[in-house]
Amino acid sequence: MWLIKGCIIFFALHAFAISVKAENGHDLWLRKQTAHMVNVVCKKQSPMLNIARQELRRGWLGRAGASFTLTIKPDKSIKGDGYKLDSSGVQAGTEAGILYGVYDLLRRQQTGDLTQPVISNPSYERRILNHWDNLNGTIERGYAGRSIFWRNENDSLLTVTENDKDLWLEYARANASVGINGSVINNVNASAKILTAEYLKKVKAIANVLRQYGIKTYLSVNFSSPALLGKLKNSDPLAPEVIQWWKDKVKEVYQLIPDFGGFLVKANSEGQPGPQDFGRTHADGANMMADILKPYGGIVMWRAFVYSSNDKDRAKQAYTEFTTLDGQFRDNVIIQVKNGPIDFQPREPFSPLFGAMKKTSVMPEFQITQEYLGESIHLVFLSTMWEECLKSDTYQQGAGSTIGRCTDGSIYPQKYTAIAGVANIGLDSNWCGHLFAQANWYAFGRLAWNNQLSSEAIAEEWIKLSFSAGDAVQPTTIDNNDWQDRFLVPVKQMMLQSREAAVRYMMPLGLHHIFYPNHHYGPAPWWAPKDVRADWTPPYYHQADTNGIGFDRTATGSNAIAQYHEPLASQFEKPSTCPEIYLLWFHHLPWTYNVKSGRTLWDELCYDYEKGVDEVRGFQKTWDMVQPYVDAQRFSEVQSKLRRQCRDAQIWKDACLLYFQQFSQMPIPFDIERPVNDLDYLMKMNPLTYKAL
Ligand code: GCW
Repeated sequence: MWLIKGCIIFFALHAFAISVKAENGHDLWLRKQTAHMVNVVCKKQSPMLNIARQELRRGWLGRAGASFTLTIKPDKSIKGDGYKLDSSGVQAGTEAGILYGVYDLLRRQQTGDLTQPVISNPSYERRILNHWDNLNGTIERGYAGRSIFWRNENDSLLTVTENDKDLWLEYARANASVGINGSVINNVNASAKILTAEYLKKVKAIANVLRQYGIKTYLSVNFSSPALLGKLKNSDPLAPEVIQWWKDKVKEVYQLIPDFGGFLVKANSEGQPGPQDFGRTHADGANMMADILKPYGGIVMWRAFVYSSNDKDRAKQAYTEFTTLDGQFRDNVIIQVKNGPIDFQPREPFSPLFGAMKKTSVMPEFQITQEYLGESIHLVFLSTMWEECLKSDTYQQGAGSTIGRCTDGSIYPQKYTAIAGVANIGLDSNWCGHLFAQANWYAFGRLAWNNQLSSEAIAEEWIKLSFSAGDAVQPTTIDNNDWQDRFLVPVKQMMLQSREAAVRYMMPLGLHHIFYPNHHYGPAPWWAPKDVRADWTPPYYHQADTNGIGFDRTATGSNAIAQYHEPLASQFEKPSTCPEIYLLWFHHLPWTYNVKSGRTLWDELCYDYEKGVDEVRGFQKTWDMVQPYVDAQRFSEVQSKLRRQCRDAQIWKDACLLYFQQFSQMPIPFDIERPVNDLDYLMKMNPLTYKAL
């Protein structure tokens, strides 16, 4: 009888234990802790210092009853919002610095990286999320639900509720915890409406919340706003009435938001208006705004993402257009450059604009949202991609002129330094759609703070903050070493491998932009309707024919290679010295060309696709094996996304191999798995919905 009763209690408790362990991911890397008592010593009072104090009380895992001191005092070794930290206190020159130091301390306590005294200074002064959120609540390239800032007309458009404010506050806290200090809260394809009085009222409400965590608000603006809103006859940046219109508007903005950060502008790009519509240059347009923002301390982030259909090589255009303007921009203009010369592809060589603009401030733009990397379906840890970019050597001022150093003020004396990430955040309960996509938001913040960090260190931190031995289904049966060996190590390995795996099953060896149109999720290397401009179709990029495959960017081709500094240009120019990860980016090569493994190009392509698919199958196994260590909800969500990722990696492989085989006319090596889908079927279905066209 006792035994039966005992069993019932055991099972009841066990069932309860499992059900309370369901977690929806909303707490991100800031999960609740059972904190110890701490005595926070701080002479000053302020709302931000109170937040720092509250965070310490909420998360202190140090010795119970210990004292921890917050000191605001300048120090030569502390730059900007940096800080000095040891186990007894944090010192900073600014209140935000104190807050960042506190988050660092709590992170170290939780991850077991205990405090040697550290001095930590941010690599970039401005660490900014770019939200591509439309004013109707949809998000361009957003895969985690609707906007956290904007709603549609049927949904009480511009009202601000307590729930909104609570959510923005949680968002701001998450950002501050990784050092992000700016948000552009609307799409770069900007509606002029954002600058109307009614929208600005809402912008002010958002800014009031974000400010509490040290986050500045910025806006994307439409270059034609003077004509569209002000009813002027045009928006020529040199016309006095246009300048006056912007002056009045900027004044209105700063009256509402005194610490407003500035404007982000996508001009003369993909149909957006810009100064060239009036025969003016990008510098004319950017400087007009910069002069007006300057007295208020505002900046202009002007995007270099420009290309037109009449050029022979899209990859060359931003460089051609912007290097000629070097030296003409005001010091509060920063040119925002995507990591690659084309567009956030799974792999691109770095944009040659980095380091080449020597008299102009330049900031990197990364895409956190996975437009080209499997949306919120594929598990792809992007930190390795950004690390690859930041550590790429441009050689512009000799060896060691990495992109990190060319943009963070180490090499060029930029008045402002900044970095942007296109956000992957929406109303989904876990914010990012995929649990592991949270790691990309986290990694962006960490790299923006310290562009030298390794992806391995970032992944390890994120895992330790987002999961713990206590999550295990039977936590008493595992100790921390078990957890490290059987959970942390394999999950970290999976994350670190995931981007390379995606490159392999999507577009290995330097292939790029062979995506299905519009949604950019699955493959469509064949897609080229006659009425669509060539540079929007995959064959423009892969150039496959019976002779071979790849885009010839050598001296006898488009000569895009000449935009790179030596020794890179010479290295890229010859197929034998070109890194194979960029081979087909720079070269059109015969199918029978011998790559370094000794295989033909065709065989290598086949093995790469195969390997990519195999790696995702491996991720499935890894995840299933760690099931005992994860709560049920997060486990099954990731498990089912991995299944879909596997199916779709197979589709990538089958589509690309069967399509390119029509040109190579060579067999798929017999020791790899055969395709399981017919090309004809793949060409007639939408890879996102699986529906027939
Ligand atoms: O990658 C492309 C996207 C567009 C985006 C554009 C840009 C905001 O497909 O959706 O528009 O880049 O960066 O401006």
